[in-house]
Amino acid sequence: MPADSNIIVTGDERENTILFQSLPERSKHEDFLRRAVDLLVERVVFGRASRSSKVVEWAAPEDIKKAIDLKPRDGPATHDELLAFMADVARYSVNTAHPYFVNQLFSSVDPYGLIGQWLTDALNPSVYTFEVAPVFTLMEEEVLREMRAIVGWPNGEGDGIFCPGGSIANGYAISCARYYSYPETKTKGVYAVPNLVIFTSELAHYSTRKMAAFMGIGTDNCIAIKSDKLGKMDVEDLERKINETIENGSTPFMVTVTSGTTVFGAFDPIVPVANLCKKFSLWLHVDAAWGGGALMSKKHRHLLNGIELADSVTWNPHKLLAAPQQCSTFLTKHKRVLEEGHSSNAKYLFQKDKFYDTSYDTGDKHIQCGRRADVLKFWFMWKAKGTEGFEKHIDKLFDNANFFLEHIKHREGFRVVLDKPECTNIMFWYVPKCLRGCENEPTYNERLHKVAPKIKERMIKEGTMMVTYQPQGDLVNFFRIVFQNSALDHKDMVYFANEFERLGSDIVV
Ligand code: ABU
Repeated sequence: MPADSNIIVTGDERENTILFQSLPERSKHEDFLRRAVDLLVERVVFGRASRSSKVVEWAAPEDIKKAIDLKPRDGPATHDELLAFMADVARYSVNTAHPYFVNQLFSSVDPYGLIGQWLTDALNPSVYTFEVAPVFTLMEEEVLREMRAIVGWPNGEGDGIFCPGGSIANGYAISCARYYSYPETKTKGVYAVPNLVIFTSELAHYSTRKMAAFMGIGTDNCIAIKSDKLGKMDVEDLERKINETIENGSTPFMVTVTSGTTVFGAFDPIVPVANLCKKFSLWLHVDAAWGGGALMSKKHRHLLNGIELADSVTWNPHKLLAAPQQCSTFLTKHKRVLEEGHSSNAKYLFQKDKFYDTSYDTGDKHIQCGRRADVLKFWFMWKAKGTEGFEKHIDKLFDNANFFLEHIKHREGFRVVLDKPECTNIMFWYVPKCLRGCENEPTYNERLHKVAPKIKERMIKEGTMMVTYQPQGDLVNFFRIVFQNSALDHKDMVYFANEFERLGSDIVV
């Protein structure tokens, strides 16, 4: 085998083959790649994104096990078999590109984002050194600087990283905040510092608690602040709990506020919390994983007023901005903290005596070693649309969400959870005929709680849309519909409401 060969282990020749080793080999692989890409474009991208296709082809685990030969085999599969596997995987996977997949805080397929993702995979980089990822290293710097400038830090100063998901970004915030106040934790661990405490709202994403456990701070030291009836952090309760924590001998070190809570889409008040953080010398982190995209819109960025006062921000372009999964960023206004807090100086990878400026070897500020270039798909979308395109996208999402809200407010059978939700997730109960007029009966809530799972079952089995539900606090199961796909329009909003009526009006609980 020549030393410079690329190896792809496929199997229609019943032996290991070498990509591009010779013309006949190239022609086999090229034929396979072209057929596979055709299948992706026709059947996965366009075939499944049309409104007339199903959002999901429901199959129970046992059915999927029967339908797809999931067990790895000893021998190679033919190209035809591989193409059939592709079709089966697509068929039984949820069609998140479908306009009626409104179940989660991501959806749709952006053609430019998709190509950016495919280009990333074709190039197969790992972004740790300039040497192996020259373009992506520089691209990350530019994109992250622009995002910091949009946050409002002067000239986009500071630092940032692309990381695998908002939970990890929120973990980076804890790590940076702790290192910033207690740099000795890097070498001596939690044993060298006081009992540190984080504050976040009771409606914040669970990742702060999870990361507090992961990082040895402990979930008991992650204190939940009450939220008001709009779902926003109660700042008086925050101040009270900071004082109590100090009186009890523990040491507050950070507050995480949320811009766009996961279920209610609420935006915590940043400015008053920033004032408290200043008073008590606490790191302020804004988890804008969901709501960060609103910063792109002149009309809606007021929701995040004061974000420039934060020490750090989580912002996931794969959410409101509709970049493909995953595209998550952690941004901080402190230039050195990521590097100093996480670097390990592995000499086998980050040699300081290389022939180029090794400050471009940025991988050591991450806790990962190997790392995908998640920047490319987002950069490519940004090039394709411009900031103006993102602004239009955001404005359309808010317009659709508002239209849907007003539509269901005036429609029989719907009860909204929040009168004025702030983001593009709308929460509501669908009340079937059997429960209408029974609001004062003692079993009403218990019965209403059973409605959403029944509607969801019908919805999934028919595959006509996908909308999630959950209980929250004292509230029994309600639906949360999430608008994040700007290819939807007002007709689609009416479709959703009609579909709830069709699926739910005759349900008996
Ligand atoms: N941070 C992931 C949110 C999951 C969801 O509710 O869509």
